[in-house]
Amino acid sequence: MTPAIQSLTGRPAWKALEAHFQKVRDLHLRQLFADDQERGERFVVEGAGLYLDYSKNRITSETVSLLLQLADECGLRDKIEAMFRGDKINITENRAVLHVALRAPEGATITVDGQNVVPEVHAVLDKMATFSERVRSGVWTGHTGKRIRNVINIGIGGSDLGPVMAYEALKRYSERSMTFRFVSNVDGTDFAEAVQDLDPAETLFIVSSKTFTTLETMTNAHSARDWALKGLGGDTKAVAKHFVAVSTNAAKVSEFGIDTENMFGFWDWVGGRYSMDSAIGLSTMLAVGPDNFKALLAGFHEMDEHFRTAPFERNLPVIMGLLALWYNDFFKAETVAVLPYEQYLKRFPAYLQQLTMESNGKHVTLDGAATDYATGPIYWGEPGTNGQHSFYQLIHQGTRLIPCDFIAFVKTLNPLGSHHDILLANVFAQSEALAFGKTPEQVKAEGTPDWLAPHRVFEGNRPSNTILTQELTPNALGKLVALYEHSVFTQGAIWNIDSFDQWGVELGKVLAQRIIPELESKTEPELNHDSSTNSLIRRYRKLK
Ligand code: G6Q
Repeated sequence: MTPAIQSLTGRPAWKALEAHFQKVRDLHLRQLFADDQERGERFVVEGAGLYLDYSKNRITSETVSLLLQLADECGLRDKIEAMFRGDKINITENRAVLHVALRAPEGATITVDGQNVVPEVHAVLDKMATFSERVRSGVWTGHTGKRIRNVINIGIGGSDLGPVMAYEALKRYSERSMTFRFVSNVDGTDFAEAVQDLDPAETLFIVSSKTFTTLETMTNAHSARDWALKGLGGDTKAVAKHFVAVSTNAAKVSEFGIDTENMFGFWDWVGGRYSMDSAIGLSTMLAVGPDNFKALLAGFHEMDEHFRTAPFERNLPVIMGLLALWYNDFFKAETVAVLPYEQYLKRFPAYLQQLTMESNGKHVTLDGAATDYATGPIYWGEPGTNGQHSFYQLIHQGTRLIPCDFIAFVKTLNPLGSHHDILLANVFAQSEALAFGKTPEQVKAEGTPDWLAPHRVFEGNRPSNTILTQELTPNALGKLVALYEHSVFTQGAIWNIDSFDQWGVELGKVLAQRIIPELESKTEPELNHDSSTNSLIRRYRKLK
């Protein structure tokens, strides 16, 4: 007889956490810090060169012990091993989940279906490096012999957000004589604006699509081909010099007219949102060069090893994942704000939105049963200090609990007077103000009239993490992304969901296909949607 599957909310640690929550839910961070002078040194963890201060969270030592117990009861250790071993943990797609193999050092062995995939990974990396060097040095020229000065990545979702984020994050390391742009939206404006000032003779398109069937990407790729051929006199031989592909689908790449010699492959065990360190990172490598790309991969790998080997109580992704779950499932917080105090990370929150929400936005467990607890929180954010002048108001004085992740770097890449000290003073001040607030007594002591005092009171007790790192290098970026990847894994493992499928996204890919012919047909189509959709379609057809 197979043992009954233990539901998460029935586990001893979950029940203990529920009881414990009732005891600590109203404890104030002011009190917790007053009771323990060393709290700010005790609730910190350092790993793979990242420093995480999690002392300003609404937790006690017992909370941490119980959360760690929950991780053990849920078999987190075994689940981590299963991922690293190449087990098919993405059960709904029957696939291994091996982004960790993308950054495994040469010589490592990770097998999928009995085959070591690491040599293939390195063969693609070598091919990418050779190509990048040729383009960057000017050896690879366009159809007319002109040097390539512009690179446009065409892709969407996982084939766009990672490359965009990494390009912005590592701009300081990029080849400034070249222009890098990213086209994702099927809205023609995206493509039109990306190319409006470019010379096709100097422009290289990277068509990035795992499946090479995605409507948006294929539509943009065809428009790019038309634009390039028009500008280059219509000779289809030009395609070979101005288009390369990143895909797992060689047949479709060749059907499009790209020589598979100019295709950079990856594998079905790389999920789109986990692919920025595969060939999907070709635009990143072209921008920052192969050595910096290698440093990025080394950073990822260092965090992978930390996640795999560090005891859970000193394991950054595990601690962050457990804290996210604590707020999500016990305090019922619905969102997490990610607030990088680093302008180069301006696209990092958008990148994380896909990583976290596409992975853990699931309503059933691995065995298909509806969860009786909330899963993936909503991630959002903007770089500081800009956010301070807008939505921070709600975090400070609104009625919702919003745990925050502050991200800061000790050194700036652009030293400029006292800018960096001012920036860091702000990030430290914000987490301090959120935690400790301002009491009615303090407000009154400032001479505030009684009627105004309530408006100026800050309750505090708003939790946050602070991640402090030395400098934004390619290596540090790899560590930071891997930290969130594994935090997402930790949460998904405990919620017992498939963090690696995306049926909601797949749905979007088919829905529009039905309506396109109805919009384009010359004769009045017979519409069988609901009355709202039918009217919208009719109105659009009439007015367009
Ligand atoms: C990522 C998702 C999704 C995907 C895009 C693009 O995990 O599956 O965002 O990356 O839909 O898909 P293609 O790379 O196949 O074009």
